[in-house]
Amino acid sequence: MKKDAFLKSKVIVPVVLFVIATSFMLLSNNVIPEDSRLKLNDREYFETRGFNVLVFENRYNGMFFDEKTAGILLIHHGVRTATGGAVRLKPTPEQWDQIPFVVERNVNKENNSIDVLLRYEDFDFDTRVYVQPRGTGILFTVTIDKPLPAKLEGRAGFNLEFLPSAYFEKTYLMDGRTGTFPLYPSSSMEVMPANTQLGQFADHSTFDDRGRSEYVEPKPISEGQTLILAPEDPEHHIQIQSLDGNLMLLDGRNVAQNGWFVVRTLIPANKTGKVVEWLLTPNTIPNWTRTPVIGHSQVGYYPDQEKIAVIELDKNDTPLSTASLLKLNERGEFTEKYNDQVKEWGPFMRYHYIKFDFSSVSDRGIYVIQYGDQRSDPFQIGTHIYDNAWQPTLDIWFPVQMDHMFVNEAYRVWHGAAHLDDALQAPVNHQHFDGYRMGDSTETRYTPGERIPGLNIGGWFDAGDYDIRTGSHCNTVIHFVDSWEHFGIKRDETLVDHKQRYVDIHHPDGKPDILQQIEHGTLALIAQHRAFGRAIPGIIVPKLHQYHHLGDGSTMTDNLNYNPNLKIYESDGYSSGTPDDRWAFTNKSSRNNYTSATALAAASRALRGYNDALADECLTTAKKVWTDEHKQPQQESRPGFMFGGTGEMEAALQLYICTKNKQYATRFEELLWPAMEKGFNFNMKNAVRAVPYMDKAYKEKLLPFVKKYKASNDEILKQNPYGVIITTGGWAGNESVISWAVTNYLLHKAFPELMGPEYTYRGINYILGCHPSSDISFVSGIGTRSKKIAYGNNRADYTFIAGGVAPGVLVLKPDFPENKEDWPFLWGENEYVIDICAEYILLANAVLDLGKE
Ligand SMILES: [Ca+2]
Ligand SMILES: [Ca+2]
Ligand SMILES: [Ca+2]
Repeated sequence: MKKDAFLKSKVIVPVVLFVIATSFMLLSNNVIPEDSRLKLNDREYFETRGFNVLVFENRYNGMFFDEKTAGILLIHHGVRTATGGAVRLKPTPEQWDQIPFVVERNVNKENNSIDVLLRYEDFDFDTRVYVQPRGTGILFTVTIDKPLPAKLEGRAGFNLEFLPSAYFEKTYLMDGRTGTFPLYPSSSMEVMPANTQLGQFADHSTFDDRGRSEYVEPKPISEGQTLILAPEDPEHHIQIQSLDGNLMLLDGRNVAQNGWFVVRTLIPANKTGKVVEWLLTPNTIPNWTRTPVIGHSQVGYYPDQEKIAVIELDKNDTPLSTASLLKLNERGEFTEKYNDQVKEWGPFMRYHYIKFDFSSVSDRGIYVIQYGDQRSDPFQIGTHIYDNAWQPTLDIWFPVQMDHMFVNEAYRVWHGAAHLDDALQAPVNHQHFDGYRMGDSTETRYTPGERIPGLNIGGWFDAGDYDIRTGSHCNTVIHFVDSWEHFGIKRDETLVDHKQRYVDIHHPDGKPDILQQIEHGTLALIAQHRAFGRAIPGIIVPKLHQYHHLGDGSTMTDNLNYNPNLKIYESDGYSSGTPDDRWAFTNKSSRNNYTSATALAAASRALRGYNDALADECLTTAKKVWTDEHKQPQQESRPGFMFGGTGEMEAALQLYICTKNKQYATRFEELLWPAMEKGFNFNMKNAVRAVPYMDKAYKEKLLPFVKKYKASNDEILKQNPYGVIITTGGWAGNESVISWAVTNYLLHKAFPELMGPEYTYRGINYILGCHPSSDISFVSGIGTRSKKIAYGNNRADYTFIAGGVAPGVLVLKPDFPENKEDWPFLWGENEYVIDICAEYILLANAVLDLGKE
């Protein structure tokens, strides 16, 4: 990796290159310039400038089924506009509809093609999809060896899904007939008898038929042989010709708000061999080059802070030699304050990166970065820039997530008091669609379906799906306690009245909001110990047709306790015959119990003097968990799900901080040091949190690990231009960036001579705009430009909840970083989650503290 360090120091030789694009546009259709033909590249996708076709590089995973990130994907002028290309069994498949399993994928370099064998095990049904460039387009051919199973006649077809937001306010032509893409779904629907429904995930149903034994499907908006999408828009213009069979255009949003526009051809009955063939021809803009992205903090920079913009370039772009910093004056004029050579960083994923360092500028003011024709959003340099960087998360986002409460904000009601009918004992031997699982015993004194008292208090909607997930509640409480203990946040802008189950945003009530949030989370955790004598994995709705709920959380269930003596959909006004009450998943897990004890012990300190009775109960409970867990062998209901130990280490530390009882400190060190030997990166957050409470010898023992940790942090700067950990899993990585940056801050406080503040700044800059794909701030409402369309529980309205922190940049295989700003429904990119948001409050306060140094 020495090469990167060399490149970083190398100044780019000035190059001026103007591409005259217009001459290419005059080329006749009959002459295909070699450049516009798709070729299979080394990364195993088809590529030409402005258009890529990825074939099952990204696959459906079993966990969340169809995440709209798998199958055949089109990246058209830098935007992923189509996904899900495959043989599917529904006109507009939803998340939990059946997905094909990839039996084999062949990349055939010799003839520039890829083919995949897809299988539906339930129907013993195989299809082969063959993909090969043809002219300036690409040919999709579907073949089958055996005739279609009778059950799939009229059901199986080749589908390709187009991103609605990419085609809003655009037109289409079907065999010359004109249309515009609907902004809002309003297709004609077909009512189908329930017995024709092909099973969804584990025989759950996304459709609530209210006892009618039916379901609905959209009818085609248009049918024909040749579909032209967005002929008026050179960036989105695509032609699809069906060489065999009809094309249908459908709108998946009629059955699921996260549906896409689907183009589909049915596989004919009683036929084998070639059954579907499409020629898809995109328009590509000659010599198209993606607009540079000037990655920078949308909040801005402290005067004396390192200030480096990371500029993301198309790999075909020729880097300019310089960039400049312009200052905005009161008359609205920009004047150049600084100009310097940009520095080469090099390739990362599919782009090329250069850096612009303007650290030497320290004058307070409003600035923009100018790179060629591109100008960044305005940002500030000043000592006050972080003063308001976390308040919306505590003032707005967390109150909106509060379960079992009515949440009001001025004239607006966010939601009524939700889930008052919590909760029933979950049945045994049950695999829930959100990952919860019950084994063959409840491991409680309750029988399946029995009401468990006291669970309808406290807690937050964990994420966009409203469940009470214990692990994330514990983390959230711990982050809040950290913020309270480190920074003493006394801000009071929210009224919380548990007796009335009423929350009023922008309404101070004389009590610190962070303590009220700690109390609210703790109430949900302690309710589990009261009911079960230990922590449980969580509480969630039983039915899939409830789970995809969009809107007011208080309408997710009927809020009436289930009464088996009433008929379904019947109510006596006090109880109801509709089995919609949430289920408590109750299997034992030592890790879960220890994590709960960790949070309760921490909470007991914060709640002391605010709610002493609850503080006492929390500490007593945490100690009881410790005793109970040491009486029995470790229990793990989900082996392999959690890594990094049982949670005992964290519980030991928190109990030691509370009690100063040496037995906990001894056990903490017994567990910590071997764990540090195995993985100091993962365990550093625990190690550094203990420093203020342990002796000098502890700190000395930690020092060599801190040195190694710092070296590994420096190594990250060679792995990507942002110098933070960029994960490549199915969920984007802002949580690990925030957690890493907080650890860096704590290390800086403990070892200031070794760890500078720059590692913490790097983390927050990434979250606030200096990251791949775009320069948007991932915290809604924070920074000049931030996430305005996210996966909150109001996502159906294409909007945001202020202070929410999105997961961030998802890396689609092999090299495509993505965070969609016009489409809220990709949870791996845009779903706000409680523990990330709480840790963001901690990070922003840490950065505020750095500013005081
Ligand atoms: Ca969940
Ligand atoms: Ca308050
Ligand atoms: Ca109910």
